[in-house]
Amino acid sequence: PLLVLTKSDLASADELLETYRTLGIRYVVTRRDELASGYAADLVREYLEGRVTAFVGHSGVGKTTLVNALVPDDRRRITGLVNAVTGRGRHTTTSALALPLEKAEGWVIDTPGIRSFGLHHVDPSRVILAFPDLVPGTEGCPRACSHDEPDCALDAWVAEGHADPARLYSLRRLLATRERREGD
Ligand SMILES: Nc1nc2c(ncn2[C@@H]2O[C@H](COP(=O)(O)OP(=O)(O)OP(=O)(O)O)[C@@H](O)[C@H]2O)c(=O)[nH]1
Ligand SMILES: [Mg+2]
Repeated sequence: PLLVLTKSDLASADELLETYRTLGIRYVVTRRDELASGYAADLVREYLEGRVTAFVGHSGVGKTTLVNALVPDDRRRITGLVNAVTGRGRHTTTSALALPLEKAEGWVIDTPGIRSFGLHHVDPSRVILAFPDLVPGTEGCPRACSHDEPDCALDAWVAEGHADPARLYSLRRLLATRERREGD
């Protein structure tokens, strides 16, 4: 994954970046004037070269704007305005479309803004696999531990300083969402 923090001309990206820092995920920060100059495209293109990449994010974050900066002019798609009050987008893009990169091999897929995020298709026992930094801490867990129960070994392991407590909190939040869904 590559994290693209758009619109840094409107607010600093630092706080959000801090929440991802311990994961060591690659990131780029873009802003309006860098889009116009082509600098943002140069920055992002380096990571996309030779790959097929899907842009994913909420409506209005600037996915299509960035895609347009990366593809030939005659392949540009329509961008939308965000709501002046809420700052949210208007779900301008309604279909996913793969477009060839300009000045490099590779494709970029512009997608519609995410409306909701659900894990109901994911087996709850597999959610931990998305947290490889926590997996070693599950060795002391009881059999078939849900990782959201009193006997879970992760609490003590994280308390010993092996992982960021925010990561365990994040895992448990996802597991809890899953529970609620099941009760629906
Ligand atoms: N200030 C600022 N505005 C930006 C930036 N990038 C995009 N925008 C604006 O954000 C608005 C939404 O951009 P889009 O590219 O349509 O957003 P999207 O993520 O494709 O939205 P959906 O297609 O609805 O999912 C447009 O008005 C863009 O001009 C940026 O770096 N800075
Ligand atoms: Mg769009």
